[in-house]
Amino acid sequence: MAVQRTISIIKPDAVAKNVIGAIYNRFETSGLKIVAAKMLHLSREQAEGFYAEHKERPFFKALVDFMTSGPIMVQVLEGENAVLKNREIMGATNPSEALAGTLRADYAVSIDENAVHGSDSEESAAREIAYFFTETEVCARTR
Ligand code: RTP
Ligand code: MG
Repeated sequence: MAVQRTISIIKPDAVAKNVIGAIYNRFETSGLKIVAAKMLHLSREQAEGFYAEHKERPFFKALVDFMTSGPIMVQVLEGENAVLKNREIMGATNPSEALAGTLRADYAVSIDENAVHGSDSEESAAREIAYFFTETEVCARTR
């Protein structure tokens, strides 16, 4: 499996819980490297654009309300099989279905406030990385 990049977002609920460092520790102990990062407080327009694929879904307004409710931490993770590896570290969308030891089992309270986002494919990852970062903001980790 080739080295991939993926987007991770620590959502407003997890930032408010002060667990950014705990979540970064999971990524690093799983062998993923952080190659870009920024804290942002999304506007409604930014959140709607990011989740445009869901704009016809009944939960869309609640999702945008939540994602704009406080700052988020956005990072690019790099490593072998990074897209799937990050999804495995996150756990299921609904925390009540998330396996023990996953981020959503440990930090999420509901399907609406579920602590983290991760790109769901290499195609989504490429689009999402470009949504938040310029090319020069993503760093090579060669050492
Ligand atoms: P995410 O995009 O945030 O990483 O989550 P995901 O891939 O696991 O789930 P996705 O289907 O992309 O849904 C995006 C976010 O919308 C909320 N959602 N609510 N009430 C519902 O049935 C429902 N379904 C999805 C969740 O907060 C989910 O993370
Ligand atoms: Mg998704």
